[in-house]
Amino acid sequence: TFEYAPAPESRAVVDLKSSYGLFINGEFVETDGGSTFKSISPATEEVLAEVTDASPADVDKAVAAARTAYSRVWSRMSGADRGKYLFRIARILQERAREFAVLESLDNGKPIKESRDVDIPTAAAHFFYHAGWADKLGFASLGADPKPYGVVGQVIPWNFPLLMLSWKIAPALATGNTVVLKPAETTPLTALLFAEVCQQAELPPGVVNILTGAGETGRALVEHEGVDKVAFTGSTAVGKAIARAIAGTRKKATLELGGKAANIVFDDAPIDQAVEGVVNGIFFNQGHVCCAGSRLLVQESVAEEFERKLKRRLETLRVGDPLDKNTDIGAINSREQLDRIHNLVRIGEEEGATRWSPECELPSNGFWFRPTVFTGVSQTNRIAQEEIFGPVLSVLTFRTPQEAVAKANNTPYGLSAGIWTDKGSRILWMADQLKAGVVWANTFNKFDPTSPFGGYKESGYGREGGRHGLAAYVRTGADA
Ligand code: TXE
Repeated sequence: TFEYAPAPESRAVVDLKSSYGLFINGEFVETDGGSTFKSISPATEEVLAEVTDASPADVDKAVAAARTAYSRVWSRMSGADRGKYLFRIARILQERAREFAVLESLDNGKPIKESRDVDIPTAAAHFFYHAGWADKLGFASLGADPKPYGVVGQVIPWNFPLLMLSWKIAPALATGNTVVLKPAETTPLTALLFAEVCQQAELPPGVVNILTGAGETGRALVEHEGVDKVAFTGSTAVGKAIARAIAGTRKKATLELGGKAANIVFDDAPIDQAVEGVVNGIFFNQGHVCCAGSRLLVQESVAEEFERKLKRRLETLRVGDPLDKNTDIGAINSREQLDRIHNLVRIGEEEGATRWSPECELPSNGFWFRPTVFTGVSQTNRIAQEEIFGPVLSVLTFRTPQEAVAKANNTPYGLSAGIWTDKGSRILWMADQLKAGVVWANTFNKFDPTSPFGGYKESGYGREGGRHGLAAYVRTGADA
């Protein structure tokens, strides 16, 4: 182990307050009867800020503010004017990108090169994309007479805090809804900085409200009678609880839940490129990715060569300080998540799979896990069925495309999949057979606001992004 301190010069771009209130009706306010919790850096365990744990009374206030803003301002505004606010927000995110990237890496533990090159630019891109739609909804083929729902309650996870916020808020606002959003309890800080962006953009008060808090606040929000639509990204267990809680109410929901994606490598694939794709597929963002390629299915004839090259590549990954731009793998987001990873890895060993990790030093404080590969995994092993949500890859083999499809589809999930092959016809056939909302060919983890993202089976329902994502935020003649 070794001691390390985050690079002080990059940290200086963030102006952290010691404590944060809630963002309700365009202002930061104190809680009405709630308490506080600490947001810590998962890389050092230092306290970054004291954050409010919102009470049910705070949820009432935020929903009321969103309702008033909806009926008095936002639903009466032209699409072109709504679009102007979204463009403004997008530009401010670009202007303040460095600050957002550093804060995201501090609070989440992800490598700065990922927050700098992926999270923050893609978040801005979502606002640009949806800004462009706001005055063109008539051309989006959304169905008969599309209307916003009204007040949307949104709950997001900790793996891509600002990006998930943008996936939720941008389409909701573009279509004329107002929002109450709850970020995850381990990563509230970029959502609070986003609240400042709303002020800077002079977004009308109440159009966006941010409530920090834990699961109970999320539950109070999604179950609140003043909420017309719910959007959730998180665990399958909580997604099911939300679906049960709102069953029989007027609320519509989109649920983006877990995954256990297969990254399928055929013997005709460009092997070195596939190794890069498989490494990116599972080790990007410490594997805290719902669509992570957590199962490698490699064709038997190239399995040995592939495993050898994969391990050699993993030996070059740098684990450590999230604020160092050379870091490939940062910190695990929380102690709870680290415990979950340890637990499933132990189960993998008990079930007889072979565990391997490259030699690498880990910092002495904070939450860390070495990149890990399990070979000799069988389909029924829990590490081949359950989401680990960490830097752990399970390797299985196959002989024929039919066997690859059967194995890839053999989990409760269906969020994404990857195919590596030189044959275009095989890509088309596989994409049709795979029960996955997103199928990548000769690439992985590519996100784009124009493409719908979402799952089959227990990965949830509804799509985010593209025209389909807009449709999730309007009621039409058919379901009004
Ligand atoms: O998720 P939770 P956790 C998976 C991943 C991970 C596991 C647990 O496998 O190991 O879930 O992570 C809020 N009503 N994913 O415990 O609890 C909570 O406060 C309303 C996959 O962090 O689902 C947070 O804001 N909201 C996933 C959000 O839900 C509730 C991303 C997610 O937390 C609530 C994250 C309730 N009853 C974890 N209980 C993905 N699909 O990307 C909690 N929350």
